[in-house]
Amino acid sequence: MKKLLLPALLLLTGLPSYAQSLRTIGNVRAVNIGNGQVTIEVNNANVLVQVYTPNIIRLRIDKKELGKDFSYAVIAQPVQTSTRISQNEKEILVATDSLQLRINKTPFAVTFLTPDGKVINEDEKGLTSSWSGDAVTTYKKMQEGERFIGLGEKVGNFDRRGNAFTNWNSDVFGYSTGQDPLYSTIPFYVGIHHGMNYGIFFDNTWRSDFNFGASNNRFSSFGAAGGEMNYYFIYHTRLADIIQSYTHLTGRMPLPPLWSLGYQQNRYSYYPDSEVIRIAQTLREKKIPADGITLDIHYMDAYKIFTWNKDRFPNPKQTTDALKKLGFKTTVIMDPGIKVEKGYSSYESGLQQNIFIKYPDGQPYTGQVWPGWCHFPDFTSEKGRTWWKKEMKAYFSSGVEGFWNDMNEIATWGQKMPDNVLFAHEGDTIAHPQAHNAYGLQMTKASYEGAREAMNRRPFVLTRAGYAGLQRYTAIWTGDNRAEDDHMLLGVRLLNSLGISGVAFNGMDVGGFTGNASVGLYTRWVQLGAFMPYFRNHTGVNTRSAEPWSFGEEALEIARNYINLRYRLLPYLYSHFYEATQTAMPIMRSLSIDYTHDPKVYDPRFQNQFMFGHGLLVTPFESQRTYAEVYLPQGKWYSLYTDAVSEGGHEYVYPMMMKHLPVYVKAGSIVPAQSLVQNTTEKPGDTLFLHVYKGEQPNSFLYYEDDGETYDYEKGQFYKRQIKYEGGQLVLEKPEGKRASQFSMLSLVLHGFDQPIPKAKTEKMAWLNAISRFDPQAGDSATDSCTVQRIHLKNENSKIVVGL
Ligand code: NBV
Repeated sequence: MKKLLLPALLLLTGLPSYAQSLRTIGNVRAVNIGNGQVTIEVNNANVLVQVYTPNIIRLRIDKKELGKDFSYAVIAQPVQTSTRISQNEKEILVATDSLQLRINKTPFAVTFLTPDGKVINEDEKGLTSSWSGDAVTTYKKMQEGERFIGLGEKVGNFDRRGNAFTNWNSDVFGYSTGQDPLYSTIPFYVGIHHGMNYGIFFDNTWRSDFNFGASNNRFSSFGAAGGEMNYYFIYHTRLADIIQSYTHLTGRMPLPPLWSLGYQQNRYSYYPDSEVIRIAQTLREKKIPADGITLDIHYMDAYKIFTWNKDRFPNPKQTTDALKKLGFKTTVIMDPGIKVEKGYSSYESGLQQNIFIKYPDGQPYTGQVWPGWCHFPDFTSEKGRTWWKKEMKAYFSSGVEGFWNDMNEIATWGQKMPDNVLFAHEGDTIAHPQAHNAYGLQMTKASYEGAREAMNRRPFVLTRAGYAGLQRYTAIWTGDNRAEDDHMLLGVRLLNSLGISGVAFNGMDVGGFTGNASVGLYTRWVQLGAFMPYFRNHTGVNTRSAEPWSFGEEALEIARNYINLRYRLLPYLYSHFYEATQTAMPIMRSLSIDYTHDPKVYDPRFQNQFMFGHGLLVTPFESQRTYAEVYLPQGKWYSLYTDAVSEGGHEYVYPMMMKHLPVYVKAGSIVPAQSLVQNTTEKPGDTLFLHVYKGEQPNSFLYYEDDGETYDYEKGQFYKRQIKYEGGQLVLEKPEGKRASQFSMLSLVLHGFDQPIPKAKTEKMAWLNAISRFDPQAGDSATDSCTVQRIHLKNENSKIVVGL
């Protein structure tokens, strides 16, 4: 009886017609094997399988003929690689030396396997891929114990199992710690199970959805409101290599200017010019190292982009010059909205050159933002980007070196840009739902390229919105967070996740954007900020002052100590940025990168811990905590402050002190440091301090230097040196590059070596017994827990071997 009733009921409620619009992919009908690729005709779809590299296989699936192959994210082409493709009645087989793909014919369902036949990832055979209207979804069988990480700027636990997420770039002022979506879209995630890990990059700019077992335990899935099911499957045994392959596809960051790694002072907004100078001078007077100051929307005339408010900044070039003299670079905010106002030159030229996004009838779209009603440049056209680059000259001639792209989701009051707004999309017009998530990315492309061409020096570009591949042009920050403890910790996870997702240069508003931080929270946040790739203090328009001196003497001293520490660690940090340009290894790296299969690193108690580069483990905690619960993974760990050694593989509980954020150094680490400077234009002392932490495992560090501001490194003007610590020896390989090191002396600071150092194998060496340890409060004074050896580096171009 029930059996009959249900369909009748469904008929009445109209559900069957919805069900009818569901279309599963069906069975394979025809197969055409080509060179490194296969085209497949399926009942309800067309499929192209392409081998990109031995470790990357791409699938394109559409219910219609496959269209033009276009991507804003992917810049790689398939490489020729040894591939074996065959088929039998049941299956199609695609095998490279590193990965196998088996495609079941009835129904069409894919399985990715290791070369020795272990299932890495497979379609859920009952559900496979299907369409509901134009929305397409692929369902993957949920593997036992499977975890999911990545997907860029996503809230919640670091392990995303049990949750679902949407990608739709959104302006989310003061977002909650559970809110989704936020500002940017990176549809790339990593699945982990049975000691294996894989990556999936779903390259689709439409509103997309990822389900990692929310409300079900049968599948994980990804899909989008339109467009192709177009994904890249990546397999490596190491997670770091998956990130490398993902960024082989989507590109890596260029070297940033060195000044952008220094401390940046922001607020919404510093004005007039005298106030900006006062802030810069106070940082100098109070001996707080800093390199950047940022002008938020009040520098403009009535919020009109590319203009200056004549009363507040009568002579912007004079202001940026004065700041430069104090060792500061100026960054300005730039929103995409161009005010509709007769006589405003950017509006007039934009109209005249027809570069605004428009309705189908040709009228420019008008939406409201800070300046009032605005038109918006079409960054998806070469013409629009070229126009933007030319307009930016107002900044170049004013001595600005940093370009902060805000409100580029696109944000408009009402948050509801109509679907029928059209975008040129490189000559192939598309509507808003397809263009939305790519808009911010293309704005940063225009900003980066415009600045790079005009300045002939490295610009700093920052964005709020973006799409996969944004690392090629810009750093990102996580928008309008709140001055709350759980926001600080969420921010850490957002940054760690962005790192997994190819974006190494990232940061958050230290101190919180909305609300007022307590003294304790502010202090903890600055301590953490010292270990963030982009280190800026920022706060909203109606909040109390948040400069380091605004929270009392103790907070000031602690903030200064940690900012000092960051400046001492610049050689370490800059070398890691160089590494990010080569391999995309993030600066701030979740423990899941090095300890992927250790369940403890996903434990909510420990999930916020992260590595700052190869060697330093940072443990963030809420400000009121009186004790720290720390998990140290396998190996030996030194306290950064006392050199005390702890065995890894254990949990520890320590009392917390306000003045110290617990940081540990992995045994075997090599950490180059310099003397303290107040900004990056100040030359450090002649000595590079090379801290070496005794360990059993061989280790190496790629040390890198260049001028920190030009592109001359592309012509070989750099100094690069592989430093190896192995078998009781420290080996500094012959340096590479045309540049001499800025340091003429090397001090080896040996941690954990209780024996006196044996005579070294190089003659150019002298003994010293005084050196700084890393205690931010110890200054450059002597300590007794480490020993020091000094080596002249001047004209030292050969290999140096030191017995330890
Ligand atoms: O330009 C003002 C702010 C800026 O300070 C903030 O960092 C951005 O995320 N901006 C948003 C505009 C809206 C603020 C309510």
